Amino acid sequence: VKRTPFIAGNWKMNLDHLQSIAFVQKLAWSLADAKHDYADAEVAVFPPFTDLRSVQTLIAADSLPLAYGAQDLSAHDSGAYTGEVSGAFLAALDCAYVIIGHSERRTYHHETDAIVNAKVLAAQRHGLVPVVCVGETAEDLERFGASAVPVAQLRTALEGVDGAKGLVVAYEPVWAIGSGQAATPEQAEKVAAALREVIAEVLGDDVAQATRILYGGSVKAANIASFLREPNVDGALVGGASLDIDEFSSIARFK
Ligand code: G2H
Repeated sequence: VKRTPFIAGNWKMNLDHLQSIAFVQKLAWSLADAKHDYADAEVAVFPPFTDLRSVQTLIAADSLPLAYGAQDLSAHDSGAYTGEVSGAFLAALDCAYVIIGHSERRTYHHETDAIVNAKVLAAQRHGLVPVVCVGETAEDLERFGASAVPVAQLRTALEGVDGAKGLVVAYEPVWAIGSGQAATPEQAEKVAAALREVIAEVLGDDVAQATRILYGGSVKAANIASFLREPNVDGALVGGASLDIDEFSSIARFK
């Protein structure tokens, strides 16, 4: 099975409105200038909720070949949930993807594996492809080794999931996030292979082979190619380095 590499820019709460819009336009130009073949890597950006409408409008108006999604969604479809944004609203903004269970949400917003699972199901109910984030802390790594925690997180996240609707998995070791200290490609491969086995167990081998597994944590232009050379790593979820056009554009053209 050919899995199209996926390069995803998680902007977190960084770019303001004007910066977000300018970024999308300039990124598309940069990749067009470089004759980027989107069959070599799908490129997606994940702006804050408040910029999704503008990103949608710009991408549609100029037929830009970029994908986009949200950084989170509500586990609920509608109702009295002040401050929440439902999958239905994201689908109405033509989001293709939604990041779920990023470690910052697990840490600062106390998202449990059960909440992550509920959000994955919510995404699928609304036709959004979840980008399910898993990863171990430095302490987990010390105590349980690299794979145990992400494997357990993914197993719970996948309960009740419809494999036919598609998903993306992102392995982000917490100790590598924003630290400048990326995992080694060998470490990423080892966990990605274990995660693919979980997908095979839960959703079957065809889904496992079709599912893209990303590495995330201090990815930059200088190290992206080494991750993509690993057989089970199919792309990257990029934070800090996704905020610079040249850097992110180079990451997308990792070949
Ligand atoms: C991990 C990653 C993007 P960074 O959170 O999701 O961020 O590349 O800054 O480590």
